[in-house]
Amino acid sequence: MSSATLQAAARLLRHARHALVLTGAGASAESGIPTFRDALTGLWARFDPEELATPEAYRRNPPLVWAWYQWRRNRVLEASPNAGHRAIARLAGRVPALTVVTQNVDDLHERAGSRDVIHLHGSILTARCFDCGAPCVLPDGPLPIPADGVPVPPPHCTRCHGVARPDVVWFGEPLPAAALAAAERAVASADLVLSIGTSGLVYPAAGLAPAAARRGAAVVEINPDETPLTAIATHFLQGPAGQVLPPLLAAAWPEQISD
Ligand code: BJW
Ligand code: ZN
Repeated sequence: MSSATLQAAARLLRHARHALVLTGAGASAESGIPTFRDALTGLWARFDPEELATPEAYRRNPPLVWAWYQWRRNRVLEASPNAGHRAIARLAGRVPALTVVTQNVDDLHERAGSRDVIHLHGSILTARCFDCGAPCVLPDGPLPIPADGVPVPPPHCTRCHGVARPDVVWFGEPLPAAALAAAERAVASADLVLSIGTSGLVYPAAGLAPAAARRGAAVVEINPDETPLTAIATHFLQGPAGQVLPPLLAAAWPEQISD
């Protein structure tokens, strides 16, 4: 990324009236949370993520899928926000309006200080009944897991004895209506979109930045690799979010010393 590109993106950010930050798994990668398509490491490497993140997979083998989510939930509980999450939280005090929309199922934006984060794909930290939808209480903190890839039986619902499921959105399931509507409202009013750490492959989230661009919003993409969104980006800041965002904020507000 050239310094001229960083400066041009910084000028857009400084003058934005409503910035929409869209984040994906890459935003949490520097916190040690594997991205979705990298989430199957170790003994999980023999599985295909798109085969585990479906209601059909859960119906076929709840203990296997539950074990995968417990392993990932533990990683989230042990992780801390990174410099990218912290820069996004600081941004709220610098632009007149900011909306943070994430596809991530972790809570690292909130732990970095962002407020009112819109979660399009739910949360890995909570569970609900697969049958009646009632919330299922999980113990606080990391859970012991026998070994990666070893099945763990999910708890049962206290209301109907159905099986608990992670409170996430699987392929083929609708996104939470209120979250999607709030994201679409932000798309309708934002003049700048920061697309950070997403492969831009999974819909409807992948359609948000292009929709804002069609309305005339500028799009700044931050990612170490090009994606399908790169073609519509006004500026592509190539690199890891935790290394790109702090200098971007520092260039946009050189008078602030905290960046
Ligand atoms: C870094 C970095 C660093 C690395 N810094 N960057 C239109 C066209 C085609 C298909 C569809 C369509 N509309 C719907 C579909 C079907 C489907 C879909 O999109 N399929 C595609 C695969 C083709 N969509 C759905 O099924 C959605 N539901 C739906 O549409 O419902 C309709 C309906 C209506 C009414 C009734 C019934 C149905 C649901 C999608 C749910 C997605 N869920 C998941 C799993 C969540 C739980 C879990 O985590 O297990 O969400 S899938 C997975 O992908 C997860 C992620 O949030 C999501 C996006 O992934 P993301 O964040 O982009 O991560 P990665 O890993 O793909 O990429 C990481 C990126 O980071 C890379 O680019 C790296 O380079 C980068 N990176 N380090 C910055 N340090
Ligand atoms: Zn139930």
